[in-house]
Amino acid sequence: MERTLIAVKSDGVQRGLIGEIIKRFEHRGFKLIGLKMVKPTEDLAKHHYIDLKDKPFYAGLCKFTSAGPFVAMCWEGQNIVKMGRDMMGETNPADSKPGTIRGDLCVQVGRNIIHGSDSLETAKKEVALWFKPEELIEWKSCAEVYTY
Ligand code: 3AN
Repeated sequence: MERTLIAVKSDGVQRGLIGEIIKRFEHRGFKLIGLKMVKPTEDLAKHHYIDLKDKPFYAGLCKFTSAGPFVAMCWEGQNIVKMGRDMMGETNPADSKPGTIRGDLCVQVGRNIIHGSDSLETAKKEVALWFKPEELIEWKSCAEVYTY
């Protein structure tokens, strides 16, 4: 089963959107197996966004990320990496379709409220960066559990 890192970034937390974002993934049918609120160090933020290190907004992005709460979540499910990205919309909310998280809930590229791993390989790295193995909890939904 695939796993991915989905995070509500500090702008999403400040806007009271943690519950809305969790709701969309739960209602879609995905399983939350790890959840924590972190105030990342700047080093952790830099590591998380290392692929963007040559972008002009990298320093600002890392500073912004380390300044506030980051709600890190590990979600599990079939095709969760791609479907999670589809649910998020495009990096620039202006290009995101209505019905997607960014298309419905934000307008600025620098305040696009959610992070989601962009490939299976990235997902593995990002889940390991934000969670220790013992912080990921295996559980069964009521649909899977029939007896005590
Ligand atoms: P995504 O979050 O859709 O995977 P990335 O990985 O290209 O997109 O960008 C990571 C984060 O960097 C974005 N979520 C956004 O906060 C910020 N970012 C991306 N492009 C820009 C930009 N042109 N100007 C400012 N911030 C940006």
